[in-house]
Amino acid sequence: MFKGKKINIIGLGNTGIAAAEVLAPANEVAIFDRKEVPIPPQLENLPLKFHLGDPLYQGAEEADLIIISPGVPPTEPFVERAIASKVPIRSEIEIAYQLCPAPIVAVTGTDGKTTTTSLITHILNRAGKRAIAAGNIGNPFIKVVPTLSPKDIVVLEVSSFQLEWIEFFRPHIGILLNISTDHLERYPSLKEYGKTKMRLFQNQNEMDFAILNGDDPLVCSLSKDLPSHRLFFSLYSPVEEGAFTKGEKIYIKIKGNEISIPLFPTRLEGLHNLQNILASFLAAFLLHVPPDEISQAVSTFQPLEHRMEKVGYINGVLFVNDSKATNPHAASKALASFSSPIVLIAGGRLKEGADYEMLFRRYKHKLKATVLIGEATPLLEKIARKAGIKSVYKGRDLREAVKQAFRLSSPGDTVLFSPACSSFDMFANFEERGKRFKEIVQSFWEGGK
Ligand code: UMA
Repeated sequence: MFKGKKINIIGLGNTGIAAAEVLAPANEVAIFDRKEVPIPPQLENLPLKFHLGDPLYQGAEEADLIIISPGVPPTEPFVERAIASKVPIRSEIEIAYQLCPAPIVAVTGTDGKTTTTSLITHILNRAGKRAIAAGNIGNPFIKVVPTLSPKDIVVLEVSSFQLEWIEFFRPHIGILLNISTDHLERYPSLKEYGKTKMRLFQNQNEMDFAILNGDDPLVCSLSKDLPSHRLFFSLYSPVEEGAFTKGEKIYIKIKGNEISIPLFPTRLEGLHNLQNILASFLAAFLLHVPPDEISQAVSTFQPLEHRMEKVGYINGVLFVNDSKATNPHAASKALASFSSPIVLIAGGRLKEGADYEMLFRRYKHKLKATVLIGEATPLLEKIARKAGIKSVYKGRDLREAVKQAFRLSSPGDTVLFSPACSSFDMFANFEERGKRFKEIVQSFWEGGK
């Protein structure tokens, strides 16, 4: 399918490296990157051309196909040049889809994608199926394609960026967890961002399934005319078809059949996680995993690093690492999940268009104090004070902020590191930020208060 073609890959990150490894042996591949990034060792012996350190990507449109990395915005001038020259631009998930022999369960949404992708993979694997988690989770789809057979199942975390340049990409089961304000640096409005997410379903047919959040008004309004079989999940009211909770039970209703399952213990805390569980339950059920096996698998699932991860107690104070919360919506879910007085550590690089006022207004009754870090500090301080939070402090770096938060807390309190901002002003990514937080907490544990 991809043989003897002139392929230009834009971006030499995880996506570009993986695409080059798979496509270089049979095609004429060149890689473009605006930065002078080092060539990774796994590409050194492949027949590749590199155009690095050129922010104009000159010559990028001279190809049979352009594969664009998710982080490269569609406003780059080479995109216009390629469209004018009728050179197709595709995302890596589209190319991987065309090469993939296995069925796909694709998960998108603003929050909860990684947890849900991991949970579904865990349930399927425990049920004896061979499921592989890939995609935005950090494991490029195209990288796993050569290892797949038709008997496997790919559980794919998909971002809106990856959906921008699909053509035929068609998951058998598509899941949309929620849509809230994020990535407004890239999209003109929340609706446009939501519409990009809906592309997940555009190539499905009536044999495929769309699993949708029935409690999310934007998801409901955007999903009225889908070509696939729609199933909803809800925490608050029974759905026509799908999954919902009532009392101490989960109900599954599909094609006129209804079953109920008693709620089971899980380490996935918070209502948002119950939504992730309902969506995962439906996906596994559609793939013929018996309900009692699904419940058992959910009970054994370990929450992921950096997502409401309980780091430990020091002098009766609980420390929680929620570094993955890179927008106020995700942070508000963490704040909703803890009931004790909370000392919140937030800040970093602001997310354009995000509603920080809502965050402080809605949870001020739970906030004993807020400690701010990073570029966002001056603006967040203003917003927090306006919302009526009196105890607002600043940390010059993360260590100082954690120290401050520890000093402000008493036994029974929670120190919650849920930044509501991206990490890029101080760290390489949210993982590095979360690891640093844990190291600092660990050092306090070793040294006492
Ligand atoms: N680059 C350019 N021009 C640009 C932007 C970037 O040349 O305009 C270059 C950079 O210099 C760098 C490379 O492109 O060398 C990086 O490419 P990338 O930003 O697309 O990142 P990848 O390493 O390929 O990782 C991408 C996803 N990154 C983004 O969407 C920004 C990863 O998701 C994903 O795990 C990976 O593909 C595998 O599928 C990360 C993410 O933050 C975790 N995702 C966003 C989110 O979850 O909110 C969408």
